This record gives sequence, C-alpha cells and structure tokens, in this order.
Amino acid sequence: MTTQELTTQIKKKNSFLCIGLDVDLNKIPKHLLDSKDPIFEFNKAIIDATHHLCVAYKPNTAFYEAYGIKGWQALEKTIQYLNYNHPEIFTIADAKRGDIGNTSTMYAKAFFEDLAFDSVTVAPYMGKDSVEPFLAFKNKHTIMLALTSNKGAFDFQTLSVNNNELYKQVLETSKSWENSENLMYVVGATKAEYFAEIRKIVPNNFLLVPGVGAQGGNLQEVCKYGMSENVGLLINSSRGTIYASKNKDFAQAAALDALELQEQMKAILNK
Ligand code: NUP
Repeated sequence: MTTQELTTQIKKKNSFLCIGLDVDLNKIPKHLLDSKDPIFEFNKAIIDATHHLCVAYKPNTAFYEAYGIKGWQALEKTIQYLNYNHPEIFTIADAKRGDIGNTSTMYAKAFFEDLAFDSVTVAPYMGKDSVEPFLAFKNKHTIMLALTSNKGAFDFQTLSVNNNELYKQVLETSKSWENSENLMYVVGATKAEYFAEIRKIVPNNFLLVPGVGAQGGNLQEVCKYGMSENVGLLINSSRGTIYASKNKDFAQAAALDALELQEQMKAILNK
C-alpha cells in the first residue's frame, strides 16, 4: 500500500486510528479460552467490530511470541484474515527488529514476504546497513523508532550528539537513505510537545503514535503539532480499546471506544 492510498483511506473513513492487537490470555474474556484458538477468535471479533472505524491494525509480536508456536500461528491467521477480508487496511508488525545486514534481510523476508505485513517497526541503533534490507522492499514501509512513549526515552534518545538530540539525528540521517519516502517514525503520544520540532525535520513522513489511552497521551495535542498536509499520523490504541470490557460484550465495547476516538479524529480532520 502506498502512503497516498493510506491518506485516501484516512479521508474516506475520517479516521487515522490504528488498533493494537496486543492479546494477553489473562485479559481476554474467559469464555474464549474454551475455543481452539482463543487469540485468533479474540482478534477476529475485534476486527469484525472495528474495521470500519480504523485504518490500521498493529499486532505487537511480543504478545504472540510469548505463546510459542500457537501464538505465532494465531499471528499468521490474523494477518491472513486481515489481508483477505480488508486489504485496504494498513498492517503493522510491531517487532522492533534490526541487526547486521544478512540477518535483517531474514527479518524483512519474515514480515514482508512470509507474513505479508505492509510495515514493520525497526530499531535504528545499529545504523544504515541494519535498516536497508527493510527499505529494499519498495512497496513496503519501515517504521523506525524515533522518540518513544516510555520514560526511558530520555536515557538515550534525547542525549546530545553533534549538538543535536540523538532522535533528531536519527530523523535527519535517515532522510537521505534510499526509499526514505516509505520511512515512517514512531513518536510517543506522551511526547506531544516534541511534535513541532519533529515536523520541521520530517514534514511529510507518517508518524506512528502509540501512547493514547492506557499511557495517558493526548490526542488533541498530538494532532495540533503533528498533523501534516497528508494527515501523516497513525494514532495507536491497544489496551484502552481491546480491553474496554472483560465480558461477552468485549467486541462491542471495543467498537464503542474506537468510535469515540474516530469521532474526535473526524472533528479534527474537518476543522
Ligand atoms: O514508543 C513506543 N511505545 C509503545 O507503547 C513504541 C511502541 N511500539 N509502543 C507499543 O505500542 C507498545 O509495545 C504496545 O504494543 C503499543 C501501546 O499499547 P497501549 O499502551 O495502547 O496498550
């Protein structure tokens, strides 16, 4: 999917919501645990109830890897379900990969070829040659960590390097890489005051913004400073949306939470 197609979907649905599929068997409704594949059944119900309200889904691979082969199979079934039923929806494997070149090539094949995700999150710490194998997939998107939503973001990411904060150096340097028009960046919603500065460096790239809902980030503030001409934002909500209810009405409750976010986004887009 191209960024142009993503923006078209955003305008059509009046939404730039990404729903995080972070499935924790301790948090899903108990009745699902009797089914053969509780993780997939949970995801399917959430997707069926919310797909008209969001433009992206983001399974974080940790929540699948934690359950071994069954978890990975559930991830595979989830992406297949999405690609078959909702090919217009942007998919993100939140895996935070990145390694020496030949290893990154295998990661890129795993997420782009085998699982057929539209994008994968990548840590920039190992530099250009660790990211290039992802960028080699011209029709896919690489989402690099820039300024993350957690407290530890200030341990390294804001340290001064060449009189520049490290996360800004990451943004500036990566702009010159091949296929950088398909680069997106992770910026936490909890860091709203940084968005204006970030937009000066990357005015058009999409930003994946986790941290609204459970982590307390503010949607209005992020949009005020972070929205670009092509919208350029994917705002993620995982726990706040998918665990809106622990009962049999969990999918409807997720849809209600997603609707609330989508209505706020619609108002912002139409302002
Ligand atoms: O900076 C980041 N913060 C963050 O929360 C980068 C991320 N990829 N995430 C992920 O986004 C996190 O691992 C989880 O999958 C999701 C946020 O979930 P929630 O706080 O909405 O439940």
